[in-house]
Amino acid sequence: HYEQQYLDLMRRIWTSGDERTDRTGIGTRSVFGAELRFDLSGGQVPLLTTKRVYWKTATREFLWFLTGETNIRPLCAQGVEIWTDWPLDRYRRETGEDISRADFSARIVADAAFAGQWGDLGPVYGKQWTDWPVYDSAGSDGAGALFRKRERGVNQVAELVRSLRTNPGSRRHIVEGWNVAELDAMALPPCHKTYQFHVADGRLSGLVYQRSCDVALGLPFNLWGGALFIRMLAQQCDLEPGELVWMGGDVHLYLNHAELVEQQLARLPEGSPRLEIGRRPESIFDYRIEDFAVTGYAPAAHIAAPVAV
Ligand code: UFP
Repeated sequence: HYEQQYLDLMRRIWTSGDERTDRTGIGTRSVFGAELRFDLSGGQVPLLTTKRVYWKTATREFLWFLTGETNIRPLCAQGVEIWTDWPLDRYRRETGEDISRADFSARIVADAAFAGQWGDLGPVYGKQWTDWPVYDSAGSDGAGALFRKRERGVNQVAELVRSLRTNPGSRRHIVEGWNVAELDAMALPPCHKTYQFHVADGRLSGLVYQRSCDVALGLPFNLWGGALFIRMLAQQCDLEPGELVWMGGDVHLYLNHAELVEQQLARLPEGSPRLEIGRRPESIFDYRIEDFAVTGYAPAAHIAAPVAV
C-alpha cells in the first residue's frame, strides 16, 4: 500500500530519530533527509487512510496560494484555520489581549481593517509564487546604484504552465518559495519551498522539497498539495499524471505527538482513494473547490494533536 512508506517513516523517526530541541521549545525526534514516492496514474492520490485527512481544507489552502493572497481572511471566511495561530500569536503578544482563536478569526472575517492590520502573514507562498518581486536598474544617485521595484513581479506559476506547454523537456520547471531577501518579513519561512516538474513520455511528475516537515500534522497536507499541483498542471498542459516525489530535509515528530503516533501506527492502511477533477477551467488560476471530488475514501477516524507555532 502506498501509505506504508509514510507509516515506516513515522515509525523510524519515533524509534530512532535524534532528539533535538527546536525553535518552538516543544522538542522533536528528527531524521535528516528522506524520500517518498507516489504513483498518481489513474487518479491515485497519496491521501492517508490511517486517519482522516481534511483534503478540502488542504485544497482551499492551495487555491488560496494560487490567488497570490497572503492574508488569512479568505481562509478564515471559509472556516480554514490552519494559518490562524501565527497571526493570533502575534496579536496576543503585541496587545496583551487574551483573545480566543474563534473570536480572533471571527473578527478577521468581520472587520477588513482589523484583518489588514493583523491577518497578513507577510510575503509567504502566494506572493512568491505569483508575484516574486523584480527590481530594475534606475540609474545612480552618485553615491550608489538605484533600483525600482517593478509593479508586477514574476508569476512563477503562469511561467511554469507556459514552459511545460512549450518546452516540456526543460530541466528548469521550478517554482521557488525561498526568497532570501524577504524571509524576515514572513510569518513562517516556506516549508515546502521548492517544486520541480518533469515531463517524460506524456506524463508529468513533480518533486517537492520540504526543508522542515512535521510528519504528523504537516506532511499529510503537503503530500496532498504536491499531488494536487501535479494534477492541475497535468490537466492544463494535456499531460497524464506521473509520480509525486517528496523529499524532506529536517523530518520530525514533535514529542507531544506521542499519542497520535501510537494510535496511527496501530492502524493498517486500507483502500485507494481517487481524485477527480470535474471540469477543465480556463487556466490554472480558475479552479474552484467544487471542481474537486475524492472517491473511495473511507479513512480511519481523525486524530487531533496540538500544532507547534
Ligand atoms: N510545517 C510543515 N508543513 C507545512 C508548514 C509547516 O510540516 O506546510 F507550513 C511544519 C514544519 C515545522 C514547522 O515543524 O511547521 C515550521 O517550523 P520551522 O520554520 O522552525 O522549521
